[in-house]
Amino acid sequence: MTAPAPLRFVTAGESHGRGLVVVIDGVPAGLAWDGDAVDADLARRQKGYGRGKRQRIEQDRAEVLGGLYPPPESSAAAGEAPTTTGAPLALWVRNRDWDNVKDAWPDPVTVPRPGHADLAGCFKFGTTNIRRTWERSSARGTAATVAAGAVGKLLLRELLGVRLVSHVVRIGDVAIDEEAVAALSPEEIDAAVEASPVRCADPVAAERMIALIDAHKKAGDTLGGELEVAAHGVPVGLGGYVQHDRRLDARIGGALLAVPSAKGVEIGDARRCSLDSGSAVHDAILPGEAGGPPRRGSNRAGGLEGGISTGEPVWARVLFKPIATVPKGIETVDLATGEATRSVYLRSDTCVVPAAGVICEAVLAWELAVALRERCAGDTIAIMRAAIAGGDQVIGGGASGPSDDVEGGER
Ligand code: EPS
Repeated sequence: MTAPAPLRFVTAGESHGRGLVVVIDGVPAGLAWDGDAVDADLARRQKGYGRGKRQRIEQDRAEVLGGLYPPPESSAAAGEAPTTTGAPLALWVRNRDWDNVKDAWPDPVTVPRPGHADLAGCFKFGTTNIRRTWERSSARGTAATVAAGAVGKLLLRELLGVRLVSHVVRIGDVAIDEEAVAALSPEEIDAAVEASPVRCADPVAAERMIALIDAHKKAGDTLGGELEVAAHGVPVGLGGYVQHDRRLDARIGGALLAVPSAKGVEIGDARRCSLDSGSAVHDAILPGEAGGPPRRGSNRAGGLEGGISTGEPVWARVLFKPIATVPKGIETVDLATGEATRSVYLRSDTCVVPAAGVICEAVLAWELAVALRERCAGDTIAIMRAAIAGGDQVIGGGASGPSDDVEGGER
């Protein structure tokens, strides 16, 4: 018997080329297609206070090139809802900006921006034209990541009802009131964030974040910050400790660090835990409801122990540097002349932290979907569902687990 293909994806495409392609392999057959949900995430990624003019040009949506039956844009789809077939799922997100540049491609740029992939990319690929490297290193590629993550979300939602939530906790030095936000339910955080231009659940801090972004935009500068991302309804037992590369915290941490501008990841309450003693840090194991699994008194571990999901929400915080396209310029060298100069102004975002929350949701969902697929292999959704529902008590136990009942608002 051959094991079904693992879930994996690759992307192709450039920032100002025709568009971005995502090929996702290993999707089980029978997953109901929800193109509206995928497009909704693509649209959420484009929003966020501090984005630049490019987002006024783009209107991202995922067109399906393969992997569904019937094809969603065919006449057959009117009578039968498209589902995955088990074939690779291929999605295309068009770049509308292509129409603006295709007949008037801009001149080469030879001045690398400190903090961007420009200089290292030029050395690596043997060029002095930064456009050759930044077309692919551009954060435009995160549209493809979000499309893949949205498919991961569909799988998690269909099989386990997993929900992803993200919110901005700090922009520059303006931070949320941690206690006030910790007292909110995931639903309250979600509602507040979706209504906030900076995707922040603390309206007072959000006003100050907006003012800070405005001031930086005026000064020709950029801003970083920090966000929190969480997955609710994650079952016990995803990931593993028997090999280093099965540890789910390592996978999630690595994947979050692959988001452009991400420079740090904290799983759960790692920073505060590292300051305190073990007896105060570790999440107590308490008797469960009659006949049910034990529950936890808190979730400082971020839903992961020994590289395995505990059944509590999986949560992490991600730190973002200010983006590297700084309008007022930074000291650099022109690769064409070797002379000192300043980096040149390019159309840019001022702050991408709000949008990065949507990207981090996609990344977390994807890693959880990969781990779920490993835990419950199967060619079809029906086989995976049977593995979850029957005979596999451990994995069934966490989905509706104790996570939302934790006392005192502690995660
Ligand atoms: C980016 C530069 C900007 C951003 C882009 C990432 O694009 P442009 O060069 O067209 O002004 O808008 O992000 C996106 C296009 C996007 O969709 O997120 C960069 O250099 O990384």
